[in-house]
Amino acid sequence: MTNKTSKTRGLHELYGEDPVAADLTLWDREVNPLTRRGFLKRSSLLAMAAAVGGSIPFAANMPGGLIPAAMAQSDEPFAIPGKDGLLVLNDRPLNAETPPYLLDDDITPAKYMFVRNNGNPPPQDTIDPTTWRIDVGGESCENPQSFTIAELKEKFAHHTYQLTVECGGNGRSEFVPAASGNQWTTGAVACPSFTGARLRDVLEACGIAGDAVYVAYYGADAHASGDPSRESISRGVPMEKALEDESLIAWAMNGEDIPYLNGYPLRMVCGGWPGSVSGKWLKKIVIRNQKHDGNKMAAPSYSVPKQPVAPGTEVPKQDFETIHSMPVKSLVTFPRTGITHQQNEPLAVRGHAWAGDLSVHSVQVSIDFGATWQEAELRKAPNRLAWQRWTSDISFPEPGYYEVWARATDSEGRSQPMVVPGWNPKGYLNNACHRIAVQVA
Ligand SMILES: Nc1nc2c(c(=O)[nH]1)N[C@H]1C(S)=C(S)[C@@H](COP(=O)(O)O)O[C@H]1N2
Ligand SMILES: [Mo]
Repeated sequence: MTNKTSKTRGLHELYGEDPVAADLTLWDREVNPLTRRGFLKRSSLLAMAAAVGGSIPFAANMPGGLIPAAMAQSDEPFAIPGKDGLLVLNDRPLNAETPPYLLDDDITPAKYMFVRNNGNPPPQDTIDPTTWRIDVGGESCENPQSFTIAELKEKFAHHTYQLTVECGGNGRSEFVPAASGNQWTTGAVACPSFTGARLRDVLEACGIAGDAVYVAYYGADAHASGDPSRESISRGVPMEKALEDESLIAWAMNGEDIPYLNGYPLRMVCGGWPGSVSGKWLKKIVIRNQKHDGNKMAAPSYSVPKQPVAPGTEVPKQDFETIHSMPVKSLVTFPRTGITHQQNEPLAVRGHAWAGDLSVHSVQVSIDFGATWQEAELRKAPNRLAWQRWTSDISFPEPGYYEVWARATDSEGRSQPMVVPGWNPKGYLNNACHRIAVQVA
């Protein structure tokens, strides 16, 4: 029940006061068994054409009852200090996502980086970067030490990488039956540039014992309940991931202080994995001789069933596995959904694609609901674990309503699915294709 209420609120935010969209959405949510993205009956094609404001040249290709992307645009303004244009999904704790068209920059500006808080961040006025310390310890740490930020900067080489941080629950809003948690649509992802010390260099300076298997973080935020004996979240990564060149203890983002809501003054960043492994307001790092057992490490948190399950299945804890690399995915970041374009000129469409620990091999776009695809231009990543820019010039055969769909394929040949992939109890890893609406005049 609670979940339903919050979903209704989320949808209201998404669809605003538009009565047509609101009705369709309600119908979709209450009646349709497939997805919240929506499968309408084909009989509503006329109504749909009316609602999108024009004919639909490739209507014959539309999957039975797809709700046009034109109806899924969001214009809700909201102000979080330093976070222009983000959409708030929850304000206690604060969770806010970025509309796709604000993720167009190659390097995500601080103001457009999403916010995912599990608990209560340390009050801003209690954070003093000159006295802030991190402790490095744990049962597999041979020489536990503590560092101020100045000491980290002085003792260790500085490295800068652009790193993709995506919440494991990004896309959760489309699972049916609904999964509880923040109803992220597409905007819990960012790829800023981080500067800091290599996690590896710091760990090695503190001595990694032979039995070490996991590295985990503790942050300065408090559990949402206010109970001081519980941490808000404390996760980590297996040794191999921690020791990668790109795993950082970062003190800067895009050459400036890390924004307060994104973990100022210090955070761990392990790109390509669920954002939850990248600890904010970093206070402590532990080298563990077992898989870490901090809050939100155990199933079902950040875990998916080992074998595919039917939607709605109850999955016993022992049948889950912890999510490691995120799957291949892409976004259309320009133009913004709903624009009108003149038919006599090609439309330059662009976006980003990323693939967790892997690289992106190719990106394709479709304007006929997936019947045919054209290869997009794809740039190399500036470094491993950064997203890759893609661009494509698209010509439209006649005026009308179109959708541009984008689909990326990773370096091991896996592509994004057209529809929402494997349902799982907590709604993780939805990497279905992103689409935007374009009116061609
Ligand atoms: N200390 C701490 N670290 C945290 C979190 C948190 O709530 N507290 N949230 C995690 C989750 S679930 C995600 S997706 C990322 C989000 O990073 P961002 O808020 O900077 O976008 O931070 C991770 N690190
Ligand atoms: Mo997350």
